[in-house]
Amino acid sequence: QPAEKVEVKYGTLTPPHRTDADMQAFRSYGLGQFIHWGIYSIAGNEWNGVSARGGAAASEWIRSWGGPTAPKDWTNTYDNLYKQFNPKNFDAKRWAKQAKDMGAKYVIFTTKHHDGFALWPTKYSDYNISASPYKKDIVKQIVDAYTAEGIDVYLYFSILEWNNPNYMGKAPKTDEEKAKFDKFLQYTRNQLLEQLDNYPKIKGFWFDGTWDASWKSAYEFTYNLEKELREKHPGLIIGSRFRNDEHGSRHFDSNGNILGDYEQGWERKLPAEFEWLNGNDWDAVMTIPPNGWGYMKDWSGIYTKNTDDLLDMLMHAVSMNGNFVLNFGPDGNGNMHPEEDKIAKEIGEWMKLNAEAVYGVRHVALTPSKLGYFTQKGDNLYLTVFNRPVNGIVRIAVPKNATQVPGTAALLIGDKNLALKQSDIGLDLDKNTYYDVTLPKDFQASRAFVIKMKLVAPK
Ligand code: FHN
Repeated sequence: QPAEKVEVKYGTLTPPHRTDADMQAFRSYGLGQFIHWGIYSIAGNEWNGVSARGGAAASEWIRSWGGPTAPKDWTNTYDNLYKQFNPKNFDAKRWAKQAKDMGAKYVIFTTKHHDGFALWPTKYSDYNISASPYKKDIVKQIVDAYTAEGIDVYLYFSILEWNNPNYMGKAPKTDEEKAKFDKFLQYTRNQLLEQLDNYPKIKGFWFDGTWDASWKSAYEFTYNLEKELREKHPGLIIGSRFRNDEHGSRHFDSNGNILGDYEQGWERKLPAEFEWLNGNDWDAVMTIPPNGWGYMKDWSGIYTKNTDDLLDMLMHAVSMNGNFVLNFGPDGNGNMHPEEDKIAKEIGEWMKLNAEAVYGVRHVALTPSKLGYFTQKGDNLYLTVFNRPVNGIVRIAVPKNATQVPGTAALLIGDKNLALKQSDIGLDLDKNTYYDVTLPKDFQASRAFVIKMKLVAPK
């Protein structure tokens, strides 16, 4: 927040806390699925059989990052991959079912990544799915299948396009550059309006590739475009990556107001402290491999997150009022990566037992527990325990002035009552009251488990 208020004409268009039903739904999702799928999925992060991996390479960036066998001229190589795109095993219903079983409440799907290849039959570029052997509209199949499963759909849309001659990374200066970039802006507007026409069931856009000076220089255009999109599709949800103000401030305008409905800066990282979020809505998007969003054939020699890591991140996010969005990179034939498939199943099994502590919950203003994460819904307080105490006693510190305190405790799995008692042992009893929940000696849990407490007025 700057010390003095800055004059901002192209700032935020929406209130920071929309209270309409669409935004309330966003706030209660908890878990989402991201899918990166496109012609890069054919390459699988390899070119001529050689991995382009490197430390943190992202497979959907192979056209740009290449690797040891990268051709110099991608226009005759990568840009022809669409001629092979014929994902015979693609079944949107199967993917949607998998997401449903995992417990995802929304999906973000890459309709067009930085390579510019559109997975829907856009009228505004020939570089799209209808030119591939597959031909059929993939975006429509995704929107229909996920919506039918009750999963809200958000369309990922990259502004940046590597192979578009009218796109430029730098701010256009000459008249010729300006004319070209204007064409690009109109093209982007057309495609977005087209998506809203074609897929009226979508809930939002998830923008990406908006960091270049060219897009940043178009703040008046992007301000008006956001307005137009919102007018055309009431309730539309757009994150903070779409645009910047006239001073170049992205995500937040120059006065610190969020640009969009939720903060979209949490990519492969989570906030350490709730206060950092300033009360904004947010999502965190996460890969299973280090930085691979698109399909990677070879996972050897890299740390890939396991189900317990991901559940920890999920609970971390929801305990701070965020949504956790787990990314999947299916292969060029439309098959989910078997390891990702397995993780989805394992998360789903856990969610079936513990979802109550995940969906529609809010942050709890208690001192964070070193044992896990607090969440709350109405009078129910949940502690998801990842770090089980050796002595079997789960201790909860409640500030002296609290208006609600734990009255009863139970294990969410099996609804088994647990002994709960107020303790008179503690280093700062003038500040906190301690409540001790005792776990049964014979209690076994192969993953994190949830203690559910009823909150009551203090005695
Ligand atoms: O460059 C992209 C990357 O490939 C991926 O799509 C992620 C997803 O959040 N976004 C970009 C980097 O911020």
